[in-house]
Amino acid sequence: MGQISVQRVGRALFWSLSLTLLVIVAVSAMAWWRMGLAKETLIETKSGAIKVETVAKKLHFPWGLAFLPDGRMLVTERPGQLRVVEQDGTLSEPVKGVPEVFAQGQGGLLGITLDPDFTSSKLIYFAYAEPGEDGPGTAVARAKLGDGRLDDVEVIFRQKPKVGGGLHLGGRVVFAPDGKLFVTLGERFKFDPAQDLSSHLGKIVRINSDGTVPDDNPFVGQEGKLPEIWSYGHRNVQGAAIHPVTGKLWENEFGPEGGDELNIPEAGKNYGWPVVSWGDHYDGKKIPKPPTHPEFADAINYWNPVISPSGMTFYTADTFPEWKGNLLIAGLSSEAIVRLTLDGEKVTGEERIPMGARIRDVVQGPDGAVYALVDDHNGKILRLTPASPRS
Ligand SMILES: [Ca+2]
Repeated sequence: MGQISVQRVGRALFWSLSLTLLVIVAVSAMAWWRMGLAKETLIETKSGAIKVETVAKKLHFPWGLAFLPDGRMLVTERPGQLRVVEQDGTLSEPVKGVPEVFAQGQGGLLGITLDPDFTSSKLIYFAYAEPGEDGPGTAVARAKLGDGRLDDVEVIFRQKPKVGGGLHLGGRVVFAPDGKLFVTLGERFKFDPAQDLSSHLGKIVRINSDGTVPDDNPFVGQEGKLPEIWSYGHRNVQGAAIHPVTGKLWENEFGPEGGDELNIPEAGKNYGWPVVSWGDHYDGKKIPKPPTHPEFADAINYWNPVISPSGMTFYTADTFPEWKGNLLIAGLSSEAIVRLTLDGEKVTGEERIPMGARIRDVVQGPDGAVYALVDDHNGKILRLTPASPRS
């Protein structure tokens, strides 16, 4: 009797200890697993701590990000792949049907945007460096987004002329509220063509969504001038966004040694490159400053030293109430999201949100969070939210 009792107690003790151990192992395994997946970090900013989560990784030099209506993301990778990213971060296989790209230097598959009427048309628009006999040129294609493939791919714009070298290809595409498409270009590191209206180098162009030229473009019908041109005298324009209140195009562009710019390009105006700049040539040669040529339109903000600005977006959501109406700029060499406060068309303040990585694009998500692309061979999509809800 006594012996049975001792055996029973022993067995019960053994099982309860085993169960406790099992629970402990399971709970810590789950915690480790969670930590590994979420990889949250906190960054202190002027408006409180923000949480940065890695939404997706293993993207190869991601360049442009556009949200689909169902919350999935379309991401271009500069070497030439287009991927659909699920909300849980799963990357699709490369979408089939993307044209061949010139993937050298700054060239490759670049900016992307959805048709304003995407829900019914399924059309997407993307810029890329198109290979050619004389070198690459920035082109824009539109296509229907199918299941894992593009259909009816049509090139609707080609930069003229194509020239050698893989630098200063611009590459952002944005729709204005009137349905016109702005395409930002660069001067291909060739300088003077930015002032030549018979060339697309160093221009911002404005086209209809089928690639035809709007009748009200500033140089339509003028001898020797390309009708797609909206504004000129630009160096390398990689960032563009439409102001949410005025509907005007804003752009940022790389300066040389110093002098990155923020402009509000207006029809037919000359933005000065390479005649004037707030920076100087890389070899130290001075460039006259913009006030020496008041006939040109000048930047509303410039940076010395440079930030290396790429994609940008106006923040309009409520998730970061204190950022509402601000302009967020993706910074490459600055490894930051540059947040500008504005009063109308004046910049009133700047904060650099240190990201510790080259940021290629910054986009507002449908959830009001800020999404950023890390420019790297193991590129990431980051999601920024307040560390604690703002009151
Ligand atoms: Ca300028």
